[in-house]
Amino acid sequence: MPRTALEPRFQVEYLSILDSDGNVDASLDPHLPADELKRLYRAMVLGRRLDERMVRLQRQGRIGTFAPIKGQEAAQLGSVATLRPSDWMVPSFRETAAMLWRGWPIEKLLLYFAGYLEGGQPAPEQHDLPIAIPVATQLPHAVGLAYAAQYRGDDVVTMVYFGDGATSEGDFHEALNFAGVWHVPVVFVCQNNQWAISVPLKKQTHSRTLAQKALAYGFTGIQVDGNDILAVHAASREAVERARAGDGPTLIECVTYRLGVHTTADDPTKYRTNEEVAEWERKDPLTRFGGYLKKKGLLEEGLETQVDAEIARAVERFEAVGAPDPLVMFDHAYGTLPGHVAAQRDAMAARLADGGPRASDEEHPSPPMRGQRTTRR
Ligand SMILES: Cc1ncc(C[n+]2csc(CCOP(=O)(O)OP(=O)(O)O)c2C)c(N)n1
Ligand SMILES: [Mg+2]
Repeated sequence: MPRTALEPRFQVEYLSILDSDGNVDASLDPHLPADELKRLYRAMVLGRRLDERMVRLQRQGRIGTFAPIKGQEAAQLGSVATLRPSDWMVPSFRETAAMLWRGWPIEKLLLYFAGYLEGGQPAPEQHDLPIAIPVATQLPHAVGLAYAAQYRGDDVVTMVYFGDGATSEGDFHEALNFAGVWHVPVVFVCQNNQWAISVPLKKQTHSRTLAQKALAYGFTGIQVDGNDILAVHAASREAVERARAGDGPTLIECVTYRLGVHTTADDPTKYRTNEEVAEWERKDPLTRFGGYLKKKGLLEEGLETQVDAEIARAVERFEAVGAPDPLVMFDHAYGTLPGHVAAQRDAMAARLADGGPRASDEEHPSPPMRGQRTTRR
């Protein structure tokens, strides 16, 4: 018997609309209204300036470990902007710009990264899940939300974020398989920033693209220039409409780059070259979108100053919040504390009641936390 092609129709498209100088492919221009273009650019600038500020706050010991987004603003904002407030947004741990767009106050994000419980809680009416640190675990949750919406007949789409590294996790494959089988209204947004900490993409997969992984699960995958906000927006709008119309999931691979450190605990000079970073700096999403707006006469003067003032006010509000109660860390991991953990909690409570670190701790001093009284200079 002859061999026959069972499925000759598979293809993965690549979409790019803006070049690195902000010139647009007129045939693909999504023609977003001027107001929306300006709002998106402002959100990009806010995302970038806050990101830089948060790295400095961490260096000054004013917040804890933080995962910067520098370089990924277009991938996040182009996609999240296509959602309605009633849709669900499910972040990983590097979605500051998307979260700001969804209405998370800046000071709440600062509280989260300073270790306050309150910083991780979405507002009651908000259709966002909290930040997920364990890689890819948010993907099955997102598919569950979409499945629930489908089951209840709610007119709601779920958009979930994750990185290139997450595609190696079992959770990713289980989530995509479930989404494909049940045809649920979900949009998978993979920010392929080329690195999973120090592991490069080529050690993550032997596939030509990450987008093509959708084909195995029976739905559409598309690769977009993730530093081109118009391309991300166009692909996301199409995917959200498809989901809303009951036509199933989409995987969007945004090809982008993490220009900064993985987290403030990382030193990327140990595993990647300055030339590689410089090459991606030339594709900076802000420069490209800014160039496009300038040609349209939509670039606002003084935007950075405005945005910096907004950030400064939020930092002030954040720093006016009193020190967190360290005992809170025992509150939510267990329904009932196991005996040995309860003993640790009691020991800590006694120690705090005693006025803080004992003399015996002085041999191995830990750095003071914000708000903790200390006589050490
Ligand atoms: C289950 C799990 N394993 C390992 C880690 C440690 N870790 C944190 S981020 C990360 C890499 C994630 O890479 P990617 O998915 O590409 O996202 P990116 O950090 O590039 O945004 C790893 C291994 C973790 N948080 N969770
Ligand atoms: Mg990555």
